[in-house]
Amino acid sequence: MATKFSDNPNRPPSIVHRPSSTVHRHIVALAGGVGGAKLAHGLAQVLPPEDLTVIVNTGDDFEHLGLYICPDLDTVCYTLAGLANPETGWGRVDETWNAIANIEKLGGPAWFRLGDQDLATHLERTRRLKEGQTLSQITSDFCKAWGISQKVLPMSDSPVRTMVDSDEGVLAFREYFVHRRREPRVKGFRFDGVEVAGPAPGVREALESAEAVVICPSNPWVSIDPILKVIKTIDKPVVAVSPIIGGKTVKGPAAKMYAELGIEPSALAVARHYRTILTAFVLDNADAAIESEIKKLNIKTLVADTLMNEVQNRARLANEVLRFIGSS
Ligand code: FO1
Repeated sequence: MATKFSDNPNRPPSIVHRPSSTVHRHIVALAGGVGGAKLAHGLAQVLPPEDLTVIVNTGDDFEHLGLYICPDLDTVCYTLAGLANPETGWGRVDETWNAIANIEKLGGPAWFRLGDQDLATHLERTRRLKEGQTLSQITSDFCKAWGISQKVLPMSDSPVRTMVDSDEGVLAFREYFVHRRREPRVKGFRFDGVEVAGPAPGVREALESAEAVVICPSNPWVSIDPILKVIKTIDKPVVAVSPIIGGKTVKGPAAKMYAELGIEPSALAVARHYRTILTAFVLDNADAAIESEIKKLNIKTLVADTLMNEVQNRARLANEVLRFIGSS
């Protein structure tokens, strides 16, 4: 008998709609990978499903083993569905690795660890894309199958490719980050295709009906910038949650990359990066000492516990962010 994903036992605890102090019309969340997915999941727990749209970076998408892989989209969807591997934050929980082990045995590329269940996602997505379906249609169908009732939209249906300009030439982001383990020296990024890639269906509408836009704690330079470049303008209040806590990225060994780009890894650098669009900024308790510097940028601030290692912390932070929006 077919398993209904919505009945899956790994789904995180109860989806409770805890009303915050203000009534929210609609919240749009911009998300990249693991950190972004966690706050999106928190928002999904505290908002009615129709009041949340998550717009996801597709700049890291790439073709591998003949398959179309969307790492950030999958990370967000698996997290919202309660299907994500809790240890890594990406890939599937209770995963098996038979296919990749056999590919390796045959001498094939095994540097990107695709689990058996995860492979089904890529196989079916690739089949549908080849049939002519769009990424947003496919994502919507997959969300239904996984029991996700919030809207999850790829930023665009057109390809945008985050390319790393390095001392070893130009590399696709996942190639640089995972295969080459961030060894090449980074000189800069570019987002191929971003100038002509329009927003996916539903993106503009979601932004128009939004009360506020929440920039989730994902890498601003790699994961959020491509989304901002596709959507071009935001005329709604924007609140960003810092992905950098106490001078370190919560997830992802990006320190070397920041150093090579001359970016100081701090919440202040994140606030400065977003300053032209930001209404308000959420920084961690560990960074309370730099709150006054951020206020000087004419940005409202909230100091909070932004670590979301435990599932229950996601809803707590989401509620704090929503209350902050209501009071800003
Ligand atoms: N990250 C790695 O560091 N190594 C991997 O082998 C790997 C496999 C993988 C497979 C599917 C998938 O959706 C994500 C995967 N990731 C892997 C994570 C990926 O690089 C991103 O960090 C996350 O998807 C967050 O965007």
